Amino acid sequence: MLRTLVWRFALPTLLVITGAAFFVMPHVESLLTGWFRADVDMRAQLVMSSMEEPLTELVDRPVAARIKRYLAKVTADERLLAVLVCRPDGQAIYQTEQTPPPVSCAMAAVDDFRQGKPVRTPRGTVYVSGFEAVAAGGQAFRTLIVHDLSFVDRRHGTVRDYLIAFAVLAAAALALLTVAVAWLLLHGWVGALIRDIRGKRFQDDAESPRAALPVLSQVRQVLREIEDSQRLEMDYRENWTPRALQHVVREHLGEPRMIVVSNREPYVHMRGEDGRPRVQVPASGMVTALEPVIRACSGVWVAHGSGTADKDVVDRHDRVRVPPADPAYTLRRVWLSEEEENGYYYGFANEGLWPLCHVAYVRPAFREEDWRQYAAVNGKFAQVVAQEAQSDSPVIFVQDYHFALLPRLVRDRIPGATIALFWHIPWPNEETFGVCPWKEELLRGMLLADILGFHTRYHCQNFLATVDRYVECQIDREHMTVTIHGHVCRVAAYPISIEWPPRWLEQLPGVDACRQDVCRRFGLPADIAIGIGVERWDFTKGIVERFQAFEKMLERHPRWRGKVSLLQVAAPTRGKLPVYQALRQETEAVAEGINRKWGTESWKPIVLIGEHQEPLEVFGLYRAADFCLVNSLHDGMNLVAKEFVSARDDEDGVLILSTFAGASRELIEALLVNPYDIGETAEAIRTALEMPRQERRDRMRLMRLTVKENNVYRWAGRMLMDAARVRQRQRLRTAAARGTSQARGAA
Ligand code: GDG
Repeated sequence: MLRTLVWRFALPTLLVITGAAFFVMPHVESLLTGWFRADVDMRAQLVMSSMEEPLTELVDRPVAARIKRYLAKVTADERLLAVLVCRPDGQAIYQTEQTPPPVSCAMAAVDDFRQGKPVRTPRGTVYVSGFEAVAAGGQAFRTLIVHDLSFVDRRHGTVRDYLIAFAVLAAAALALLTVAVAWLLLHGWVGALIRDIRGKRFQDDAESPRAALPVLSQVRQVLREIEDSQRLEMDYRENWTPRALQHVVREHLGEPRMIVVSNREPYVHMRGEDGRPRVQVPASGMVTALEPVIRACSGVWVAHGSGTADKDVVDRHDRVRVPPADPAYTLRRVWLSEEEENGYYYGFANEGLWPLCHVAYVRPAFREEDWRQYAAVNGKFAQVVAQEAQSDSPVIFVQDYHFALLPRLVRDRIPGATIALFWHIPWPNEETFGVCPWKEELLRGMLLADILGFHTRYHCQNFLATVDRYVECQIDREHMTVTIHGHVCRVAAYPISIEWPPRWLEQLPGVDACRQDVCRRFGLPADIAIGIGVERWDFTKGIVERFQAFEKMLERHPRWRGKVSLLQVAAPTRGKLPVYQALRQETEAVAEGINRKWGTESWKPIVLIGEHQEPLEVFGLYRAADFCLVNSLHDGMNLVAKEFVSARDDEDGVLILSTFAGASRELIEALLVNPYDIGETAEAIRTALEMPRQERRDRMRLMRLTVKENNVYRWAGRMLMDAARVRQRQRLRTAAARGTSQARGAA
């Protein structure tokens, strides 16, 4: 670096100063000459003044010897070379002996003889000054005084030498100083920059001076960009984050207006006993997954306002900013009449489609009035979506089986919208789906989405088989697309997930403290083993089968009696429907029966918590548990399984998982069970209780890696990227078709 600095700084400095000296020199010389001449002029004037009187007398009586003597005295001064006394016509009256040729009295005969002038002589330059005077007898005469000027040449030489020496020394000193200062400064800045690079500090904690050298800010900016893109690349591969998702949305969809539509709202305002609204996060896998996504992307979430105090907190456009503690997006509430809710939600969606799609042996009910309400409510939501879109090309993310008709209804209103529909529950085979009287309308409604997502490939294949059977269209099984009336819909598997890390963990204490807290809350002995189940109280979740399996385990393995309790959170859901009421009664009866049969004064085998719990309480339970039982009879994915894994940063706890839950395709290190096989589930419980610590850790570690990598940001990012690609292809196709038809018209 030093050698570069010398070349870059010292050499130019030297050149500049030498050049400057070269140009300055002639000016200095002419200035000096001017001064010296003025000096000599003044001396000549003085000499003349002192000579004038004697000369006026001597000129009248020109006695050569006297003048000679007098002038010899005058010219004794070494600088005064000669004096010439002349007549005005140029004849010499007297001139001293040392008068150097070509100086002569002829020079006194010219008009401007008074004008002092330098004359080159063989002995060097002399300076001739002319004066006129009148002799005592009235005769005019002229005097030329010749001064030696060779000392001026000598002084010029000396000055030039000094000037050059000074210039060289000054240039060298300046160059050295510049190099030294630049080296010190750059050394400091580069050192700080290197420390920033090593410590990856390019933001506010950067050490390298921001303003000192503008180029440093640019270097930092570039490094920041490189770091960001590397981090994003890494994020995409192994750790999707909210930022990575935001990047995808920006890059692939161009800062769109993002609208999520679902039946369930992410925050419900319920009126408390004191009449004041209280916020509740509903028990819903869809909300668990989507809420972090919209929080990252911002936008609007359109949902049914179902809370008792929902209307109290919205503005005049039925909007409210959420999350309440740290608003990041807008919740637009849609109000439904009781009639609408009964027909669309309880009727068609939950008595028809929900049992239809889940193989849980509950017969679906399809009523014409319910279908009418379902279609009407879909139309109502489409209208609200169009109001909220505020653009020709919004991204609309439709959730679940409540809105199968929405893609078509929205497409009619906003043709340029990018629409993704995610189906959160399983899709049955074509025969099963065929029992729905309005299957064709549902399928046609769905197919106008750009992307149709399911949890597993198996559900996608079932869907394509159903479409193939009931709708006239082209299916490309290679690319998993369906083309209908020129519109292409891509059908693909996007296994849903949860945010990583879950935000609730931040507020929870360590695993031991959670365990103590749970034991205290539910009156359990401190050393008891804890099993946990968390779900909405739904017949697909296999809660009764779980209790039966737990009882079977106690029956088969008496050593565990009194040593393990199963805590079951069953959040009330769809309580208006008879099948859910019956399930509740059955569950309570089974739990009571088991507790009566096996329980003791100090031990309750099953603790049934039939009330909605706050998310923090749910995560506290996950952390306290020795094992978590997820034995759904049929489940699209099941996020409880993934939440349990995410809550166990201590790498402990065993997951028992149904093979009929989508999650079993990813969490293969869980103990997988057939939930209908009570004996197998009972054995899995025992295995979980007796599994060595190292095996628990190994299994949990792998599962945690899976959930971390396949988190909900990856799920949304992949789906939105695919939606953007499908949309771009669609635009290209439309433009090409328009071009062809114009060409035909012209021909
Ligand atoms: C559907 C599909 C799919 C439960 N009780 C409480 C409570 N929960 C939370 C859990 C979890 C969520 O509810 C349940 O998620 P699941 O995925 O298990 O089930 P569904 O609600 O049926 O979800 C399902 C999901 O959509 C996503 O696509 O996985 O297959 O059926 O987050 O923690 N939350 C609170 N209190 C409770 O009492 N706060």
